[in-house]
Amino acid sequence: MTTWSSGLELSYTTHLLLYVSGVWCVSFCWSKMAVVTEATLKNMLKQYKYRDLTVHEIMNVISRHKDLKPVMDTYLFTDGSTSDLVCLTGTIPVSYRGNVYNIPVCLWLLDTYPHNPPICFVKPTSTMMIKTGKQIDAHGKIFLSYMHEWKHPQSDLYGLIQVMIVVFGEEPPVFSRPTTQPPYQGLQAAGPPNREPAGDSSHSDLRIVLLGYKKAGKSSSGNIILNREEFDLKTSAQCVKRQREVADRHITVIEAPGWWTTPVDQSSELLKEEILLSVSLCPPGPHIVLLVIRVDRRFKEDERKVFQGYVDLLSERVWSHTIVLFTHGDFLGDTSIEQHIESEGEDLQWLVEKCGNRYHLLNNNNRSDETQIKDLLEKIEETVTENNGCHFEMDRKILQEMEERRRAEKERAEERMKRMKKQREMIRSQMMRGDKL
Ligand SMILES: Nc1nc2c(ncn2[C@@H]2O[C@H](COP(=O)(O)OP(=O)(O)OP(=O)(O)O)[C@@H](O)[C@H]2O)c(=O)[nH]1
Ligand SMILES: [Mg+2]
Repeated sequence: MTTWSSGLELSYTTHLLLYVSGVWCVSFCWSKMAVVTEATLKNMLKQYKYRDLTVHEIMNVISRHKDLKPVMDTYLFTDGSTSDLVCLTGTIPVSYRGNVYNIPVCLWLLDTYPHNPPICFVKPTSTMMIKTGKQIDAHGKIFLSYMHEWKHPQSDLYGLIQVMIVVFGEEPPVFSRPTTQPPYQGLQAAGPPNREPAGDSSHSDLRIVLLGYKKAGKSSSGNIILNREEFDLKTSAQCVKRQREVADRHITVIEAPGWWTTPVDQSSELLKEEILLSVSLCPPGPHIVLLVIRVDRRFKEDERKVFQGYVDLLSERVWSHTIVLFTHGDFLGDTSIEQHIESEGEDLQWLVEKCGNRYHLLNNNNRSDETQIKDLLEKIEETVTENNGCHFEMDRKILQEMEERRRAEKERAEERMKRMKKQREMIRSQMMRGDKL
């Protein structure tokens, strides 16, 4: 395939001899300083039936979207035929949850343009994955009703791009690969969105919640993940959040307070609220919930029921984001974790299965064993990939209800404080009056 850029006024050109698909071809590389002019564009689109209209629209678009440029290339139709077409390639700025992302696209204009809609694709870079859906297929091809209902002159290229910006702002067509990747150099911008706001996406962001019994080893596991003593080994009744750059990743770990043997329906509101809160403390939600279990403690029907009760607070959907994290691996001796799961019985097996057979064994006392944490992070990444990069997000209604309950409780507490203060002041003034009499 011969690829060439045209319609550009060049400060210089270089000719490269390339070997592509068994064919030597000449590729013209244009200087980055190149400026597109109407004249060169007209020259380039000689075979276009409505050349002036097409050129006019392209000029209009590239004057407003500086990151898009027209390039001539060979388009391969599904029937195997090819055609040399102009393609507007580059990025469009999409605002998603307060951040602006440059989404790479490629809009092919048929030689019958503007009487037919462009054929549009998102072009994920190596750091991105396509998020397929109603509007995007697995090849990145874009299907929008604006294109389906295309009618010249009501529909045009600029309008189509504006529609894309709006539609992608609601549901981005690409998301970051979960693994650490160098930032995409060509686009110089915030990078692609995850299915969630990615924040500073020059690092891959990983958000983890630790959940489990009290003294299960949650804080110790958090420390080993963050490779530093970030968590105190002190019991906390509230969630603890720690974050750090580890091996080029921005890792956030939230430790939720643990539970003893009390079933969830008999536990305190505070504990339940903190567990709900844990997943909202790393907005927009954790990629992974690690269910921390000690291998040296029994896990039978009672423990399973209690455990399930607390995890279910987060809704059934959370299970696809869970991994069983066994701690106190040093207690296993020569027994493998598989043998342990097998011997512990059906309740532990149920839990492991419920987590999609995702589990990992840690010995938090052996900090020199780096492979155990490397393997854990790999398992986490695999799970994120299985979930198409999606994080877990709590039902907003449940969180809102909880926040309202908390606010009401806080108001009641403040009211009580005020009343007590008033009473104290009354008593004090009565005592002072009594003294004077
Ligand atoms: N031998 C051994 N001890 C561990 C391991 N992991 C944690 N511990 C110890 O277990 C105790 C509890 O660990 P923590 O990490 O504080 O457990 P936790 O779940 O955060 O406890 P709470 O926050 O109080 O519910 C500490 O004394 C740790 O040193 C492990 O893998 N092996
Ligand atoms: Mg702890």
